[in-house]
Amino acid sequence: MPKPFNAASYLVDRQISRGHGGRTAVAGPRGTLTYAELGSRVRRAAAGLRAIGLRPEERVMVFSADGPEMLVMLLAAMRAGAVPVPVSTMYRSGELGELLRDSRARFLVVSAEFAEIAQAAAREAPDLAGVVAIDDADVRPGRGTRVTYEELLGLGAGEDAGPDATHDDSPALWLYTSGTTGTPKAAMHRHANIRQVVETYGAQVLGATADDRCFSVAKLFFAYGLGNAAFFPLAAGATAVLDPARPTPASVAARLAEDRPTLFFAGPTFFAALLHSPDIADDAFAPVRFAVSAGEALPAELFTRFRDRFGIEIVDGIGSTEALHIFLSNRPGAVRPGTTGTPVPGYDLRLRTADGREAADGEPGNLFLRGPSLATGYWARTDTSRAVFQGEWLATGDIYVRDADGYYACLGRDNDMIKAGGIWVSPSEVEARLLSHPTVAQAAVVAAPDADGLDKPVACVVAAPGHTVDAEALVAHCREGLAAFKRPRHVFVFDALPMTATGKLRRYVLRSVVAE
Ligand code: 3SK
Repeated sequence: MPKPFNAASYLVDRQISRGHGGRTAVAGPRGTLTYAELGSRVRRAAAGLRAIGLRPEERVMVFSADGPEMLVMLLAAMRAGAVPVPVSTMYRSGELGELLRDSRARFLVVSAEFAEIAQAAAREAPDLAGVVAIDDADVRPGRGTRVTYEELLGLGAGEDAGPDATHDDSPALWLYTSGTTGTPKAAMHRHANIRQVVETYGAQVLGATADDRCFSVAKLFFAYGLGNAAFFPLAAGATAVLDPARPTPASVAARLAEDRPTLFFAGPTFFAALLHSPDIADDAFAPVRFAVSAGEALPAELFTRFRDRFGIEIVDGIGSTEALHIFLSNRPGAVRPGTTGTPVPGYDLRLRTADGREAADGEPGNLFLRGPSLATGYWARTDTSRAVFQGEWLATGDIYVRDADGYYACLGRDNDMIKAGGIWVSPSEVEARLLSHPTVAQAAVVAAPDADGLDKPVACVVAAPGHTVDAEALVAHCREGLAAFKRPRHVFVFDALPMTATGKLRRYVLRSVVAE
């Protein structure tokens, strides 16, 4: 029999059995929990989930603001041997409904802020057998149970059946990504993958210790946020600072002042927003040892401006949902600005040219990755899984170049996908939404750099005969049907879109026109 291993137990029970139950595990505006309190809630919530009918390997979708309750529910589902599926709270009901149906989730955990969107989605999810309502969120499944978070803890009070009989290879966590192709698909992670990211990036790059307080602008529903504000702090016996608010420079200033994090995680777009903001004092980052950036490449200029103004270094790295966390990174105290650093210990990287050769130093190549935390594949997407997970290797779809010192620099993507603010945007999904507007005859969505040199989606449209395009109305139409991060930031109106002789859109021509 394989050796038992349960990632939730590894993250929480280990601290308690080491005698650290009195340390603060969670802090932030929604309350504080010690490790002992967190452990007790996770045990009760896991027993409560079993009591309402959850079985090992069933999916529990989590659509919630960050806070102690969300963390407890993620860990409780894992402890019960089920599979938590945290999803973006930026989704509209149509998008959430798609994921509920695709994952065939049996239970949905919702916090009150997102009740309206969740209710519309839950009605259209035939496999859903119950809802767990945080803060009494008013969401009822089409059929089945609704319990509040407190009721669930009550149901689970009493005997602890212990963690489910999981082992390294048992399914632990699904994370939806649109990365390699446009439609969201669930990357499936094993229990061991969580230990692997803790032991590689968490221990050997961050060097997280029990004295750290980790605060991530990226929320727990992102792989990036989940590592930053759950796996790394808990595995180190440190404190996770969780904030339910939509992050703004003012909300971050409040967390820095009140919770005094020592490790700060964000993406380049947020670092740029902090630099532009009057809401944050120059000494606001005094408690922070260093900051971490991922999601998209951090321009050297942003690194320098941030260090000069706030006095701390940003350690830039890149990860992927398929790898669970960061596999290529600069190192604290030795950052080479404008690069993504060198491989994280435990990960092998290869750059392959279009004709299948290993790229020489200085020559661009497609980045392939091998390492201990790769997902086992995508749920119910055989073709895409085979294209992306090639034996031990993961085809990232990113084009990189390595210099003679072994430092990697990002050059872009090998397909049309756009990464904006660290989140994948599928041009075809936004184009379909634009084309559903009566004034639009043709539409193309491409990336254009903003004033900070960071890519954002912009729309290039041709008006339908007899109509004129109102850019504001078109952006509002996108916001209505799509998550806000997918909206075009500008609308360019063309008489005709540039096409090849065979009728293919010449996206690179559009990219150079809109960049001017
Ligand atoms: O996008 C990234 O760089 C990233 C980093 C950590 C975990 C997950 C992702 C997608």
